[in-house]
Amino acid sequence: MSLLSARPFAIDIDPARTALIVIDMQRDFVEPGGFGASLGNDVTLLQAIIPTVGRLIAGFRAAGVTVIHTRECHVPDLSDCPPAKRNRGNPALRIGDAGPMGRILVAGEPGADIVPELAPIVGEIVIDKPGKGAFYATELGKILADRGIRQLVFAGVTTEVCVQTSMREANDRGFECVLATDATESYFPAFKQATLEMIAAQGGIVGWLATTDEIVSALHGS
Ligand code: C5J
Repeated sequence: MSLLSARPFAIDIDPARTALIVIDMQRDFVEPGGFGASLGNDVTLLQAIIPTVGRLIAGFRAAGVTVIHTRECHVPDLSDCPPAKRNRGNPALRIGDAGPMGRILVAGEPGADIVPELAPIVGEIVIDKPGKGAFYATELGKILADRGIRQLVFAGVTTEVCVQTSMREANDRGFECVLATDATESYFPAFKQATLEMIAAQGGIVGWLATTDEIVSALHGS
């Protein structure tokens, strides 16, 4: 056990029962021509956290702690993409349409890949998820239970959509959740700020907040 300096209060972390969940650091959200850009967003905001997410992943790998990556994507026939999701909003390209990085948010297409700087290494788990939450319609819950994991550190994009949804799903399932505040980002800075505040409010009603340096230090017992 080591004490993580976090907000709203410090928490004991047991590296043997902890995993890092890196949410959706995919080209479709972070690079021009993908899903995020098709919705009119400025993707440079998200690109900026790649080095910090890389440092967090490196810290987990060096400590021998489980790293799990997720990708929001759909099977090629879109049978796992409800029309209510595909038809939402007025994007330049809808899920499944052909774009510069292949079909938008479709498994196996270049845009659905994790950015090369953060690519999973052999042995790391990659969860393809059709929803915003990482537990919905995936094996994540079973994988964590099989490994005896009870504490989760979250990073990735976007803070108020897939990261927050996944963290809330995990919180309801009894996991202690920490969000790496500088390793997550939103297209909307005010939404990121509001999400951080609502997670830690009311005594950490959804979980804890800590920086990448604080988390990596705790993992390494310093
Ligand atoms: C969104 C995500 N924003 N990964 N997905 O649609 O947050």
